[in-house]
Amino acid sequence: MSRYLVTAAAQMGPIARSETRKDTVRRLIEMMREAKSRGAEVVVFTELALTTFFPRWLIEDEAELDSYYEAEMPGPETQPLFDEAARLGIGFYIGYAELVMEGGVKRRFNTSIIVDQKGRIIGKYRKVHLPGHKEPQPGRTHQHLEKRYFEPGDMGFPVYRGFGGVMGMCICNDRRWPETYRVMGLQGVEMVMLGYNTPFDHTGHEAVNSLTLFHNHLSMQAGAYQNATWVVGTAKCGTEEGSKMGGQSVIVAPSGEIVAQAFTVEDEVITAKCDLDMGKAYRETIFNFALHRRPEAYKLIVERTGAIPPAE
Ligand code: CDV
Repeated sequence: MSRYLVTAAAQMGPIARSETRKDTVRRLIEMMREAKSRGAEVVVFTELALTTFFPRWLIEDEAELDSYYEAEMPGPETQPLFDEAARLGIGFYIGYAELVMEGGVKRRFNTSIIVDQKGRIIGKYRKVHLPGHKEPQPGRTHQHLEKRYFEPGDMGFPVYRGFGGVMGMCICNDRRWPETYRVMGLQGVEMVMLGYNTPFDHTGHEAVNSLTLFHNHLSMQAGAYQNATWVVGTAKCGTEEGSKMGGQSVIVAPSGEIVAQAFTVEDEVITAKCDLDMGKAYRETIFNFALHRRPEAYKLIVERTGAIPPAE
């Protein structure tokens, strides 16, 4: 018998720096309702979905920086999202900036959670691969200071039981790394949810930047196929505070095929009826990890080759 999960990705257009949490949550709720009206049981929001993508600026005022973070989840401004999810009976994934106090010390993470259809948090993840820089780069119109504003995630890549299957999460840059999917693939993940903010000018190399949308799909399709899992990738896109970001949010099947794709760079909901059993055909044949993986050989390769010597 198949296990179907009607899944939505709620792509977001730009969030202005001046936009309040209340306004943003209202937009999220609107998309949640649309997803529900189309039969969705879970909706995937984006990375840092509650504010503008603030790592593009050097923010030296601590109170201002703190204002982009959530000290509790849900908090007073995000509670309506949880209430509406419970009222509608729909689950969700959302990314946000997390601020935690530990022993009087502030810790900051780029975080996501999965919330079930009763409005309860059932899983949490902290972004492992942080792109960009600690210090502002001269000559850039927009910075990318994730390394300054976040610590690398300290939770690994856990998977969670929910929505009748095995759910995993990652955030934006994580989607480009095969390890992200494989660590979850080894735990039997059946759906990976992720959000992203991807500016077109992120490398400074025109030839690479021009392939931004191609690399976006390439990473998620490869991750899905090679680990026999669904991947739901949701963008924040459009021109946000002068920074142009890629859209093309997708729902990718374990075959690597895109089964739904956004066509705007605005708030847009896409849906697909995802068969969580679809990965079986791959997991039991070409990607039967127990039968075909050779961890001992991978170890040997690393031991024999060691570090690559620098070029003369
Ligand atoms: N938010 C991100 O992690 N963005 C990166 C960009 C900067 C390369 C990404 O991988 O899409």
